[in-house]
Amino acid sequence: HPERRYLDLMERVWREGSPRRDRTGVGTRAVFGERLAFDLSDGTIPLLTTKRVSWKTIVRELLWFLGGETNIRPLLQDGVTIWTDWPLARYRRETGEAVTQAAFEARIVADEAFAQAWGDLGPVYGAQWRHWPRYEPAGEGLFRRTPEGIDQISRLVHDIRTNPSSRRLLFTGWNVAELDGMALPPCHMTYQYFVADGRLSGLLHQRSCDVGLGVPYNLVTAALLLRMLAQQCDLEPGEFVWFGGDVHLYENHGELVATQLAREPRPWPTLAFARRPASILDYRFEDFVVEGYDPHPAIPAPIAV
Ligand code: UFP
Repeated sequence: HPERRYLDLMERVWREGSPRRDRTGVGTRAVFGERLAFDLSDGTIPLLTTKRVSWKTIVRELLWFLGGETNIRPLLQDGVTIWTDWPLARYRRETGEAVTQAAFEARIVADEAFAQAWGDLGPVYGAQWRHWPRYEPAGEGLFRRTPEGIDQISRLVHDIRTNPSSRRLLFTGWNVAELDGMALPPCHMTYQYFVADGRLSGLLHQRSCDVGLGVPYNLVTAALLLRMLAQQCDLEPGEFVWFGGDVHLYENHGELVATQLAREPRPWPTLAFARRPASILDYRFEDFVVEGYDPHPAIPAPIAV
């Protein structure tokens, strides 16, 4: 079963990973430079079955990225709370207020001005994917940011369609000049594509990989995007390759690891699209039809912020 590749990686990181003190203070065990590959040509997606992974949340987050959004408000309006930790931590730090997560989220949804002040994550994925900043000369050696940035996603679709043998079919969120303003610099950082024999293959370079909580999401995001691109470019899905840089497990994920490794993977679900949207930017939640997903129960684990 292809899920074994993920489980084997998890087991190896837990057993053999080097102990590292990390930015969050929690501590990790880490290995470096890992590869996983999954065949998507049979319609399956790498949605783990050894614990429930909320693919609906992943679809909503991906649509939020593709919409160029960087404020958590539209996510919260859709009931998605995966990005709340960072703005919440900042709010608590800067105001000293001991607000609960629920109260903070309710206020972001109810109060647009509050959301603008406290709900934005800085120029994270959505900003870079759709509106990578571009500058034009403004005289006297000065430069001015143009109203429109570069839409890397639309360009990518255009390039795959018109120049499929290109070796430049990629986009990235790693905008060096803007990293400091981001709540979290991109983890799923650079995506590259490859067309051969009528199939679209994709590669994700993920610089930092929380095997317990992050990776199960990141695999699905990349696979969904590959499938959307294939549909838009009239190609069949090929292989999805995942490259992990710093591949780690947090020291407080021991129970998650033990529980998950004791479970047997079940058949992977398939993804179909209910229609063919007019462009890569026109997908709606209802377009994603996931069938045959029968996972083991979810495994709660603490997230390191
Ligand atoms: N992380 C992921 N995937 C994500 C995401 C975060 O694995 O999509 F947003 C994890 C990796 C790491 C932490 O444990 O979050 C980011 O911390 P750092 O920026 O120090 O690598």
